[in-house]
This record gives sequence, C-alpha cells and structure tokens, in this order.
Amino acid sequence: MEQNPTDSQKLTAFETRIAQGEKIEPGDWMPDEYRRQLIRMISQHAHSEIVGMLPEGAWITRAPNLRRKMILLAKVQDEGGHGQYLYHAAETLGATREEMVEALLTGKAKYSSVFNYPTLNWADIGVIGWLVDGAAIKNQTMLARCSYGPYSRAMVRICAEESFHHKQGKEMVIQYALGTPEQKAMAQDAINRWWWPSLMMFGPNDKDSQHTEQSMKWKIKRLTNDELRQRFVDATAPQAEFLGLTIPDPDLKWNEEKGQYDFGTINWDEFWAVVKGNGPCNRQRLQARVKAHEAGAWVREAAMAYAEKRSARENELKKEVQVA
Ligand code: BYC
Repeated sequence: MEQNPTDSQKLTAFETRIAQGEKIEPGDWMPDEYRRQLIRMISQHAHSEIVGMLPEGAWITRAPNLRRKMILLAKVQDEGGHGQYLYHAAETLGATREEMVEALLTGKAKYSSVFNYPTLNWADIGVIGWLVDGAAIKNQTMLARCSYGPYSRAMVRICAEESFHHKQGKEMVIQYALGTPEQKAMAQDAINRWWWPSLMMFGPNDKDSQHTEQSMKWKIKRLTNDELRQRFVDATAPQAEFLGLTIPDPDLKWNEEKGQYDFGTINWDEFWAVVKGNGPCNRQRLQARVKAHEAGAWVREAAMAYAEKRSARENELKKEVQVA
C-alpha cells in the first residue's frame, strides 16, 4: 500500500526542485516558512510601491513643462500598477488584500525606508529616478529570478517599466548636470540628500540581516544585501564622475585590487530609526494613505455592490437557460 509522503520527504522534494531551478507555483506544496517569508517580502514590496507614489506624486502639479508632467504622471501610475501586481502575487499565497492593507494603515507593516524622506524640489524627481529606481532595479532584476513563479513573473514586467523610470531620471540628471550652474547645484544638492537613503534601500549589512541566509537557500533572494549594494555603487559612481557630480562620501574610491569601489559606512542608527517609524516623513506618509483609504470607501462599496448585482443577474440567467 502506498503511504503519504511525510513532511520531511515533502521538504526534500521541494528543496530538490529549487536546486534544479524549477519554479514553485501557488498550488504546490511548500514549507510554511517559505510561504511566510514570501508574504512578508512581497507585501512589503507592494506597500513600498504604493507609498512610493507619494513623494513624487506631490510634484505632478509642479512639473516644469508638459513633457515632464506626462512622464511623471505615467511613472506614478506605473507604481500604482506595480503595487497591484504585487498584492495579487501575495494573494496567491493565501494573504488577503484586507489584511495587507490593514497592516500598512496601522503601521504594522514595513515598506522601503527611502520613501520616508521628503522631496524638496524638482531636481529630487530626477535624482529619485536615477538613484532610487537605479537601486530598485538592481534588487528587482535579481528578484525576477526568484524561485516563486508569481513573484518572479511580476518582476519581469515591473523591471521593464522600472528601466524606463531609471532612464527618465538619468536623462533629467544629465540635463541638469550639463545645464546652468543653478541647475547643476540643484542636482548636486539632491544627490547629497538621496545618496545614503538609496544605499539603505538594500537593507542591513549581511552580518546583521535576519532573513538573507534562508532566503538565499530557497532562492527567494539570489544575491545578498551587500552584494547588491556593491553592484549599485560600482554602476553609479562612474556615472556621477562622468557628469562632474560628487557623491557625498569621502571614503568612496576605486579599489584596483578588488576591482570595485570601497565606500563609507552607512549610518545604521538613522536607518533603524526610519524603519521603526521615526524618519522625517513616516507619519505624514501613513496619514496620506489612511486619508486616501477613507476617501476611497465609497468606491469599494460601489464596486462590491456592482459585483453582487452582476453575480445575482448571472445566476438568474443561468436558471432561465436551464428552464428553457
Ligand atoms: N526599509 O533580514 P533583512 C520601488 C527590514 S519600491 C524598510 O535583510 P530581507 C519604487 C526587513 O524587512 C522597491 N525595512 O530582510 C517605488 C526586515 O524586517 P522584518 C522596494 C527594511 O527581507 C516607487 C529587517 O529589516 N523594493 O522600486 O532579507 C518609486 C531585516 O532585514 C529595509 C522591495 O521591497 C528597508 N530598506 O531583505 C520609486 C524589494 N531593509 O520583515 C521606486 C523586496 C530591510 O523581519 N524586498 N528592512 O520585520 C527585498 O528585496 C528585501 O526584503 C530587502 C530586505 C532587501 C528590502
């Protein structure tokens, strides 16, 4: 008589599939911890996209010309879309939209620290595209190879759009760096404020990262926080140098022997303060989300009422067809 496989046999089979590079799909057996880690990461990622709409969204009405306004409008709209794909991906693991949104609105859920810094002027929009989207792409191209199918496929689409976001930022920074002295000074000021928060996006150093080891084992993450951060610095430092802009780190220098840049130490006290809710804009960001959620209540009610009415009508039609 055939016996049902034990949990340890299921785990071995699961880890063999991962080692062979197979994707895990929603209906497949997976350890509870794999599911939990993915829900945590994907929902935090979704929240980051949604909260990330706020710092840039504030500048749509103040864009310097129509072309810039159209680009920013499309970018912020894409971010809303990314949030939707990601909430859907987390739903395939059993998380509900209501509980994820509730966790965000009550301040229980984390989202990327970088969105708790203020956007002070228009140059910030270019520098966010260059640095923040540049950092996000480094992380997300890695996640496109994640072992969980729905997350990796969402990432493929998101990365395609993110690469436009990155390019529009670079194009803007190039124009300002090569523009008037005032424009160059604005770009430099924005880099001074966004450089370190961008490096913090990759998370704590590997030695302090709680989740990296297990996530790498299950191929949720394919590179560590420090490896990705290094790749970002190596890609970005020469671009700044080419444009005559200065990265605000006196310890940043090319290390010939290692074939990569050395760079200074992140202010981890600042990082953890922001992650724990005490950054410059944490309260403001949550208040904006709560306000939007409350203002959108009638839309959700109307959508639910429509869905109920439609399904009642469909059932009536089915009965009529059966009778006929
Ligand atoms: N901010 O063990 P660790 C975008 C938390 S949005 C806040 O290393 P892990 C865009 C971490 O969650 C792109 N919290 O964790 C949108 C954990 O806490 P919990 C956002 C952070 O998961 C609009 C604890 O610290 N991208 O592109 O192995 C406009 C220990 O960390 C941060 C994603 O969300 C942080 N920076 O690695 C423009 C990518 N760092 O959960 C652009 C998906 C760490 O135990 N996420 N923490 O309470 C990831 O790749 C990984 O979760 C991280 C952290 C690399 C962020």
